[in-house]
Amino acid sequence: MGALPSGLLQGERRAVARAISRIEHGAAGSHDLVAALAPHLGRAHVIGVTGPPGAGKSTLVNALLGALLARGERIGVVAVDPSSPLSGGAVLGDRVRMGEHGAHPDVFIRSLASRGHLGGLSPAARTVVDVFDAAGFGTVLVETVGTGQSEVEIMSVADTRIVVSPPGLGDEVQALKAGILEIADLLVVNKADLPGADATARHLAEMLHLRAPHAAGAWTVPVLRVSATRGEGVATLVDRLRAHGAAVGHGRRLQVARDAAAQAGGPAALAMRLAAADPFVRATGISCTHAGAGSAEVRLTLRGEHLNFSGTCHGGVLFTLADTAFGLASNSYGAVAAGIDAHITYQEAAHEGQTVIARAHEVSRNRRLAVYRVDVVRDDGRPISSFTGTVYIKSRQHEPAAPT
Ligand SMILES: Nc1nc2c(ncn2[C@@H]2O[C@H](COP(=O)(O)OP(=O)(O)OP(=O)(O)O)[C@@H](O)[C@H]2O)c(=O)[nH]1
Ligand SMILES: [Mg+2]
Repeated sequence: MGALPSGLLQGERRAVARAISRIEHGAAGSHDLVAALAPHLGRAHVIGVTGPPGAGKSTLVNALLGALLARGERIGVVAVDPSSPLSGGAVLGDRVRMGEHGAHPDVFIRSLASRGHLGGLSPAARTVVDVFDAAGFGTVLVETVGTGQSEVEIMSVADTRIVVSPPGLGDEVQALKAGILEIADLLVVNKADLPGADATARHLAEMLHLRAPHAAGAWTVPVLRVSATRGEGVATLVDRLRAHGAAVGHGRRLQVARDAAAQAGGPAALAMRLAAADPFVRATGISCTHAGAGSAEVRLTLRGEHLNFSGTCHGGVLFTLADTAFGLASNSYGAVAAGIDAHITYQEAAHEGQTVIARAHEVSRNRRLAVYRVDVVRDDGRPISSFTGTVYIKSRQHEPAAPT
């Protein structure tokens, strides 16, 4: 079997089911699956539905399924069940609540246990979203109970986030105040057939108004009254969901992941990898303690083998230390940089047992040449050496990191 079950990209249900169960069981090959999905992502509109327990999230999802099916869509649903330690506990409950459309051939519902982190998004949930996306489902709905953890996670997975609140100004609205409001792209006051919905909607609108303007600026968060059981307000909700999806684009979770990868693979990581890959650095006992674009810090605790015949730190060791910081700082941009000149001065001696620290920073840089200064100090802060060096910047790039 290939990394992708055959028929998955064509949206065949059996292939979708097989892919999801591989993820759930963490089966061998699920890593390959995740990688194989990657080129097929970013089309689905991923909609997160969160809010306090009993707000009517599942009922609303069911109502949305009806409206979206009527528009000819195929929809995937991920329901994260906070209560059950085992996937399967309240699955039946969700199936029943969403059951009206759950059996439709264009709907695929999967409940997942939240695996311990209370109310949060199951780690598998994100990958199940990917499976639906690759399988060509136009919309993916993700239901989670609103707790601190899931808010943050749903924010990174969904393109559009609905926060559902029942009528009433009690604990639920207090919970909304406690931060969940911040992540809403749309606020839904559900159970609008019950008394108090208008007052709750007004209250929420006031809270939105008081809150600092959204950084994104362009989108104004609407407060919508819906009766999920009666289907009232659902068509308007779908229109606003689509408007938001069109405004922000699809695939936010992929951008979030790319940003994280860029962080992880940034200049610091590159310099750390270069240091770790340098046998001479390792043999000398030098450790790299900081690296950034154009800067680096390395240290060495002096042992007997680092001393000269006078019993103080060998000049060659200090040069090596300074030169290592110089090399890491100058190579940290990604392009290979070769030293073409270096000059060192010695001010004070360093002794066995002391830690010697070399800090490199960039003095100047153009397209081809860069100059660095390295200050070498003892752990008591005394300057013992200073170093300047020039590199020639090649057009060749360092090899990207192999994924670990
Ligand atoms: N009157 C009224 N009741 C509703 C409405 N929507 C949901 N309910 C009821 O509210 C209760 C909870 O609904 P669910 O959809 O299970 O709520 P939920 O937010 O998914 O709940 P959890 O998943 O347990 O957090 C059920 O008894 C629903 O029938 C509505 O629009 N009007
Ligand atoms: Mg529910």
